[in-house]
Amino acid sequence: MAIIEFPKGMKWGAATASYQIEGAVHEDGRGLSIWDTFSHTPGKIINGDNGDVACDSYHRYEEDIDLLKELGVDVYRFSVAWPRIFPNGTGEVSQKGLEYYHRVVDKLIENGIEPMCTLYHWDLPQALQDKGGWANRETISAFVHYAETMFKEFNGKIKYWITLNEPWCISFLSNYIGAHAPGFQDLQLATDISHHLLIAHGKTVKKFIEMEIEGKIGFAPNTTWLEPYSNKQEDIDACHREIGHYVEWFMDPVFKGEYPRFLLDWFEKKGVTLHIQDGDLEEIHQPIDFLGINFYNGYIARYKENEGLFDFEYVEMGYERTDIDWPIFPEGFYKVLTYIHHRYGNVPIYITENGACYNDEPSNGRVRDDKRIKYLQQHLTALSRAIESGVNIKGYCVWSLLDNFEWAEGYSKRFGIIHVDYHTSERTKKDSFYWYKKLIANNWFEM
Ligand code: JSK
Repeated sequence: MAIIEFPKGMKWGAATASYQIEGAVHEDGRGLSIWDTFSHTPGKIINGDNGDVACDSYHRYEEDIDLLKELGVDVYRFSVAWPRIFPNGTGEVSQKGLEYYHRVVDKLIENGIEPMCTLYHWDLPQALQDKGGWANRETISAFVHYAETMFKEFNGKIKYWITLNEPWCISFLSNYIGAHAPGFQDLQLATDISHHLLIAHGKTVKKFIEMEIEGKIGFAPNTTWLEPYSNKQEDIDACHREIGHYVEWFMDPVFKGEYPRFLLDWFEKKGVTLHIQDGDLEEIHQPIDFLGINFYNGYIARYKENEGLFDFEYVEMGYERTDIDWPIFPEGFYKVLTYIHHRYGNVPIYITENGACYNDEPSNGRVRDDKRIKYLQQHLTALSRAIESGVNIKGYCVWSLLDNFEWAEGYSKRFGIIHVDYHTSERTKKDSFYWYKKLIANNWFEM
């Protein structure tokens, strides 16, 4: 057996997101989001699920925070529903919306838990989507105004701010692949949106600095890893293109003030030209205090001409898969973290999401989720290796505290360390909750 130990001062947490847990979609003046529209569009979500009730955390947040306290976390990563603050995206602010998040944040602070606030976790006000959404540059200023309002309101209470969660999902998954809201399938649109998202991020960071807000700000790209099937350059290049449109495409503009040339060229070949205006890259290239990294899965892949967007195919290696059919590839976690460290240096990194989907159900009041515990052990060992290799890891948030609405998968996929009965909203702590609680208390675990 091996003891895997973490640095003193490592921050441990759990993560959720507004549309996935809150419910109460028509309460206290909340406006509609694109996910209300998308989830109520027939055929978009497995089983026709939607976030109308979800985990009912809008009403049960005190119970959730009590569970966080029992877990012993240092930090809770949650997101604010923009349509609760600005029901129409801009214009009149909702005091009831602000008051709800004050109740959440105050209870966290009372319990010694650091609030880590994601400003945008995909629930764009529908009113803004009706005017083009992220394809419309006006949405950038609407986002900055929303962020400024939150900074003013919560300065001194919230000290960890994340501008965007998973800009790859917001742009490519939602506007090229089309699996998430609003569900377009247009590569030019997706790349334009990715650019506008980065400008919104940069302008928000600039506003945070200008306002001298207390605390730290960053963003949370999602990542993946593709290990080349062979050492043939075509395999290496194909894997780099796929990894690159999660990593370099979003991180190079922020850390280097430029887009990766190899991807600009590749998109040009696909008939896509990025519409960069004078000053855009300067706006994006703002100093951030930390980088959030989300990681779930990785693959072995090889070059395949004219296959998909980047001319590669996954190679089935018989790896174990979770209940969302994602391969378990902890080596990829180590590889992508050391890759990011090599490329961007010693930027402080918080793992803002990592976790596994297993659909274990309660039996006699207990949820035995051994496979989730094994996934966490494997990935936390990979994280420990990355730390040993010099990666500046400051914290880890498990995805997720609760089973919740997993987007297009609806409630069919459970990522929580706490089980949620969607008929009663009853919470049941899984074995992984107790395993994680012990890890947090010890700052080590036995592999
Ligand atoms: C988990 C990625 C934020 C938090 C969690 C979903 C995801 C995903 C989900 C890709 C994807 C679907 C579907 C179709 C076809 C080709 C959430 N993270 N989470 N992270 N990533 N795919 N090409 N890559 O719920 O809210 O693709 O893909």
